[in-house]
Amino acid sequence: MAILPIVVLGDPLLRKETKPVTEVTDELRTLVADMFETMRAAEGIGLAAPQVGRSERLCIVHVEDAMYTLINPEIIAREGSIKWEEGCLSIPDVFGWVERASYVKVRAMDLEGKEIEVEGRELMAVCMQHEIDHLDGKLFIDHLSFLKKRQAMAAWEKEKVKYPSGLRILVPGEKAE
Ligand code: K1U
Ligand code: ZN
Repeated sequence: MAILPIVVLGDPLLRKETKPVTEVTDELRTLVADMFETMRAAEGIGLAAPQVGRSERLCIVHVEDAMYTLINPEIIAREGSIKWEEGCLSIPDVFGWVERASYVKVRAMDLEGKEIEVEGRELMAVCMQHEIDHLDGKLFIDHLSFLKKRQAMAAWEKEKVKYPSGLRILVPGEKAE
């Protein structure tokens, strides 16, 4: 397994629509294993393929005891509303309050190629919506008001100098920056 570099805001891949997965291959299983290792190293609760430079419609989530690989996920039901202060592993140290559905049901395929339905409330619901947004080229900052987005972008302008290569390289065993 490997810790993959995470692309940061400014990389056009983060703004592109992903491509549906047509076949679960060994290469895809290795990608998913590497994504879990990368997410753990970054102390995240989710990760989407574009964040590691890939264009497949695929993401992972790990909230408390619940851990899922979601291939070609679609939200099929949503209810309620919740405000959560979100961050993003691709926009380190920038945060913003986002309003989302407090419950979602997601239909996806798992790594065995089986159709699954995953329900999530509160943080799991927020996380799945954040990750599925990534697969549609959308970021949490796009949900902010004009003023709040401008503030977030100003904060990112200061932060991004830490990533001159456009990549966030995580070192095993070191605390994620
Ligand atoms: O996709 C990503 O960038 C991962 C991101 C997802 C996310 C963050 C906040 C709310 C919803 C979804 C993260 O995992 S950032 C880490 C983080 O913010 C966090 C860590 C532990 C508990 C709660 C949030
Ligand atoms: Zn994110």
